[in-house]
Amino acid sequence: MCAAFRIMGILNVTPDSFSDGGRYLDAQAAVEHGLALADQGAAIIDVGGESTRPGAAAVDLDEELRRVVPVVEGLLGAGVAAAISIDTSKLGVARAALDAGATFVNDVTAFRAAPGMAALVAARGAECCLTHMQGEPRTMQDAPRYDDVLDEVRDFLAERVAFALAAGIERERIVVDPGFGFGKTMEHNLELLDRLDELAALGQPILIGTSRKSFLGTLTGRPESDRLAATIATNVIALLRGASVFRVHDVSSVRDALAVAAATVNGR
Ligand code: PMM
Repeated sequence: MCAAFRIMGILNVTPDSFSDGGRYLDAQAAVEHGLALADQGAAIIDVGGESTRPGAAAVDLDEELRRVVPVVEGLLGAGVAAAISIDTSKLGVARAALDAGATFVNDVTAFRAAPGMAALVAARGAECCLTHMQGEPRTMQDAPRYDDVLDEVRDFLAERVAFALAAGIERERIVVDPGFGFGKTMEHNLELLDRLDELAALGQPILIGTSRKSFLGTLTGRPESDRLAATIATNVIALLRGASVFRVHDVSSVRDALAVAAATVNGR
């Protein structure tokens, strides 16, 4: 196995996101944080203006645009050394971010929410991430259940990859994500992580987003602000199981851990 990886640094510009809630509402502070993530080794900065945490309130189009567009413009205006991803399920937000220079669309609904999203990504030649989610953010953690979580996630992602290809998105621009915490119990998350190598059958790069998520709090008893060690454990395991894109808050520490893990397996 040859492990190469990209880190996607999380830049949530929302008052209610998992861990940096409210702190980066001010666009300039958000830009500075994004530049710091790029300096620490993020190849992609994922800018999000609507929280997808369980139970989070919906944000309207104008508010989401107001949050994210100045940040995308500010990062690119400052010459950020990373690609910009827009974390949105709204067509208008994705279009505005691409207009401002973003090159990656991270729509956690995997193009199921906004008609035209896949065609937009195809027309712009952007990269995209397709994420598995059971249910919708408001209710997805109520009672998730699967017969075989891995089989269902893989079949769903295969169908969404086919949809994206049919819309004209090039295969090499499609990343897939099993969606940790998106309609999953702790046991589902752990099984997905342990069996992540079974997603290799899809033939696409695999992204994982476990950073600071609540199942790590359940396992360790730690608050969101203190889940770095747990986050690193999941990212290293995922790299060993074939993941290549890692969506994290703590870029510097995760980069070091992944560099050691990748060098170890690449040395064989
Ligand atoms: N998780 C969150 C938001 N966006 N995008 C992808 N592709 N995968 C994820 O797991 C994911 C995501 C929620 O976490 P946050 O509030 O800490 O950003």
